[in-house]
Amino acid sequence: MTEIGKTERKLAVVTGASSGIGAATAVALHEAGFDLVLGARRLEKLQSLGDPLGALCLELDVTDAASVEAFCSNIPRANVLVNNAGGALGLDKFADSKDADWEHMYDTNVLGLMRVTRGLLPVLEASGAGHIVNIGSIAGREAYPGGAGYNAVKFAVVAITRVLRLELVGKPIRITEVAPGMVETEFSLVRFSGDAERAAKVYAGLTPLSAEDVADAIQWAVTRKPHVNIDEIVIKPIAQASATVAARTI
Ligand code: NDP
Ligand code: 8X3
Repeated sequence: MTEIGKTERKLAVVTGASSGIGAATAVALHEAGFDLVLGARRLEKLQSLGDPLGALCLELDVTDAASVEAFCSNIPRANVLVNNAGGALGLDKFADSKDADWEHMYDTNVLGLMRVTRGLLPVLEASGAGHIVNIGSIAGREAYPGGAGYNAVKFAVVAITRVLRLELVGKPIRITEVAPGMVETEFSLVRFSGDAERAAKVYAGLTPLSAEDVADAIQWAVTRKPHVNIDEIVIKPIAQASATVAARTI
């Protein structure tokens, strides 16, 4: 197992690093010179990405308090925490809302973020130069039909980020929300329960953001001078004007 003892290098923790934005962020932060601790449920997938980066790869289920506690207990130092683990389940009209989908989205995107952040706040502060990056979404800025459950959790991420900004002022911990629009990852496949055809339609006829595009923004935010706090970054493909308005060639 990779050791993450004391070195001069800064250390970044990325949750949900086994695919998509989290995986690309791991690569981008490695390139920026960070040591890495990566977490996700699919350990093999995580290790295939993280081992070549020299990352410490740990199984993590952010919906499970004991898993988060074990994860955090393996992290004696950290400068950056990227709260990326999350996603959507379903695109049901409100009248058809499923309790289990909403509960899972809240547990992952909101409670998971809270658990990991709370667990790592002491080491982030002790680093003297901490930074928390919460991955929100344009779904946290504008409602859309079928989005209520996911909108609710990403609006919550905005609120939590703003509360942290207020509570952490004066401490050496920066706080940033990165809110992407359409990014082609496993996101839609998960949202539509593995329906690849339905997932592909989300990105049809336009060039969506790549996970690397978002990772680039995260890398930029965490490599500013220490006195500079990037509060929010909203990033969309040029072909997407809002959650519901996009220019497609088909
Ligand atoms: P992916 O589905 O590709 O990645 C999601 C990641 O989260 C995976 O690594 C997954 O790993 C991990 N994850 C999911 N549930 C848990 C859990 N309970 N515990 C730990 N890790 C978990 O999607 P994206 O990369 O697109 O999503 C990353 C973030 O970006 C999410 O918060 C999403 O809401 C947000 N986002 C995505 C957008 C998009 O269009 N793609 C746009 C805006 C925001 P594993 O299954 O191995 O646990
Ligand atoms: C993902 C973007 O618009 O599908 O967070 O909700 S959207």
